[in-house]
Amino acid sequence: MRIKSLILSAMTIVAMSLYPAIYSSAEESEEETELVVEDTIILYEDFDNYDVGKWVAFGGGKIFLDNTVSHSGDQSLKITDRSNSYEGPSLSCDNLLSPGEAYMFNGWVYHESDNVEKISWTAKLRDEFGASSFVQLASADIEPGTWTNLANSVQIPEEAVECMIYFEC
Ligand SMILES: [Ca+2]
Repeated sequence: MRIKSLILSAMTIVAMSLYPAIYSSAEESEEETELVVEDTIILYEDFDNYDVGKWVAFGGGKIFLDNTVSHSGDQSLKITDRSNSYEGPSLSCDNLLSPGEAYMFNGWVYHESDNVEKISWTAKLRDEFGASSFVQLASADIEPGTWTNLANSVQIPEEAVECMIYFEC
């Protein structure tokens, strides 16, 4: 069976680190420590630099830049010739994501199926013993031909030593 194409226009991964901030109160000479969230963009891809980068087709299909539809800029990453729902754009995040840390995942997706399809953004993890596990990062039921934002914050499990993210539909 041939499955219709899946398109990604842009995506961001933001690290949400907690760090202690020390405040001095003016009235009393006391210092207070409070945990503050610091957001750092660790990956931004919009494909508008005309570069597929390190994105590959997971499992099967053809991956390439496409300028027929885009949510931002004029380029998107498109995967066609898919035979299985999990065959989507994928990226290794081994040196990007740290086990135990929380990240905000945000991406704009689109599909060319004839029906409403669930698009899921998934992380495939591997532990030190080689066992694979999957964590759903975000998902939505999406009308054909409609740009949809997938966004969620997820903590990467402590035991993960390898991580790959991919989109499926
Ligand atoms: Ca784009």
